[in-house]
Amino acid sequence: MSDFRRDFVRFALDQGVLRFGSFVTKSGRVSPYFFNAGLFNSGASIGRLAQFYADALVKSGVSFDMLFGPAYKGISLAATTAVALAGHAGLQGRDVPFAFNRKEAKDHGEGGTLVGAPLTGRVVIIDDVITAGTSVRESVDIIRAAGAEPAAVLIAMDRRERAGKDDALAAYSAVQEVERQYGIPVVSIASLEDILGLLDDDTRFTEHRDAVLTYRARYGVQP
Ligand code: OMP
Repeated sequence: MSDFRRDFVRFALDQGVLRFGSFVTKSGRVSPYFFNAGLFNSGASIGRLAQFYADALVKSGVSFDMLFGPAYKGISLAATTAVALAGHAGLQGRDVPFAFNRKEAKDHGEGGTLVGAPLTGRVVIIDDVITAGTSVRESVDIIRAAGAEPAAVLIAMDRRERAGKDDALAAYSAVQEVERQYGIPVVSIASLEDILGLLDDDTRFTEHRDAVLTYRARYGVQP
């Protein structure tokens, strides 16, 4: 595992964003861990998060022109990651534009649903986690309607688990579905494998490690 992924999982744990225990996910599964990106909620923590996003994007080698953050959560992610990219050594001072949408169209002032830089060229969609892929679909539609091209989706954590109901599990995860459906890569800062890497290294987590392994055996996708 590359170091920044390991550092990110450790950072998420320290911030209380990554927790172990028993959690019910949106799809009703009882998960032994939960990643709540909304808890990156201070200047220092979202600033550090943005550096991880910037690093993951640059290291992915994806070529891109700008960022798009779907409302609401993607707004602060796009803005802060654009700041982090501006200071990233790998981009040699490139100033990356960003945009986001409003949930409700504004009918006065500048009008419209898009805010920020005009959508153009290869656009990276930035989000926290992909659960069902709904927000990605909306973002892809917005980007294409503007005549731009979706280049990748950048997320913080890939849970790498099969989509669908317990009695009809899909072969693929929502992330893999997005890659297949839109033909674009989903770049994540870290994934379930990196969480397991952390659990492997720390004997305090043996019990959680067993629970996560059991969960992965039941719901995990093939890489
Ligand atoms: P959206 O950004 O609206 O798609 O929300 C993401 C959803 O994923 C939220 O409902 C979260 O509760 C959920 N979620 C996480 O944020 N982290 C996890 O580790 C697991 C889930 C989930 O419920 O699957």
